[in-house]
Amino acid sequence: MAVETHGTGTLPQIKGVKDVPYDELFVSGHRTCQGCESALVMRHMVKASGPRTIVLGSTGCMYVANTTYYTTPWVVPWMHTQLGASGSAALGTAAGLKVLMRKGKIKNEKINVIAFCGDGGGADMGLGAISATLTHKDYNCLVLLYDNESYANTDIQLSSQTPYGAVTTFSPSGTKKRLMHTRWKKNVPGMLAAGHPESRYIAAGCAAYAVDLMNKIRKALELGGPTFVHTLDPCPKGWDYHPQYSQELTGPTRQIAEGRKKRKPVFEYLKRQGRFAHFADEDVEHFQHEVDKMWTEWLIPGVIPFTVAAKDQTILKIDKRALHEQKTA
Ligand SMILES: Cc1ncc(C[n+]2csc(CCOP(=O)(O)OP(=O)(O)O)c2C)c(N)n1
Ligand code: SF4
Ligand SMILES: [Mg+2]
Repeated sequence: MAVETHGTGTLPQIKGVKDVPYDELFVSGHRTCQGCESALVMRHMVKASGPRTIVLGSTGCMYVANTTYYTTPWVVPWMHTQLGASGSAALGTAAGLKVLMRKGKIKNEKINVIAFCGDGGGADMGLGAISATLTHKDYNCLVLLYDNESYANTDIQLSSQTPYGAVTTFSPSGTKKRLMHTRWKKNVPGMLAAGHPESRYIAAGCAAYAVDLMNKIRKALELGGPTFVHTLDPCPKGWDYHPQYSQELTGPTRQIAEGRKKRKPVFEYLKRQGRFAHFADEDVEHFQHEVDKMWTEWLIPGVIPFTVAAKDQTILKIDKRALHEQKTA
């Protein structure tokens, strides 16, 4: 029998930047754009998990730009998997390792399995496989969805993560139709947290908060079982802004959720990006209204979009606290 290798304290929480591991396991030699936040997510991800990690990656910028013929920035073992297959690849690899350890074919040790996918690969095509993986509580694997809000690698096509109204190659702004894309962004971590009680950890993060992101990755790997982390990654090419601003586009979400920090008007975020340059005042107002709703009316601000029926208030308040503790960070 394989011993339980997770929850062994080998990946403690990082206390501050001075505590961050020195080793680089995602190094130079890749071809991502200047200011690519997704590349930074990859770097932080393996820094957090350490050398005993297998990385699997579905098709997209983080596959193609990171494995140009005969070069790779990955220092850890890495394998490409099909666009919609991050969930299946994670589960299959975790199951394979478990069997090999049980049969004594490989050393019985903690090996982290992380499968990443883009928003096209994870929030759209591979959502079913991720969902299935999150129900398999006996296997230790993390799925990381890096969300640059488009199918970036094939030239910025619209995904279910593209924000309302944004210009992509599939949703250009025209003179007759200013907004081609009028669907609200699908809430993937919220949806997965709500529907997968066997998953012990689901979180959202951003590479701009490097220590926070690394700790979320470590927490997921330490808790074990199937886990999920969603990152929001500014993409200079798709979002149409200067690469130097990649690290400016985030906010301290927890403080906002707890009402300790005021939200900035969403216009300050939209006006920095060419993909929203066609917005009229009414479009900004609509966007602001929808964002306000997410923060003021949702069960968990910005995460769980169920409104509460008056008579069930007490019960749902308890659930809300429990959900906060177990499912989000
Ligand atoms: C089944 C399948 N359909 C289409 C493609 C073509 N394709 C390659 S990368 C890509 C975009 C993936 O987008 P996303 O998952 O968001 O990753 P990103 O490129 O944004 O990093 C597409 C459509 C493919 N490789 N496989
Ligand atoms: S298109 Fe966007 S996600 Fe792809 S490499 Fe460039 S910045 Fe990164
Ligand atoms: Mg994408």
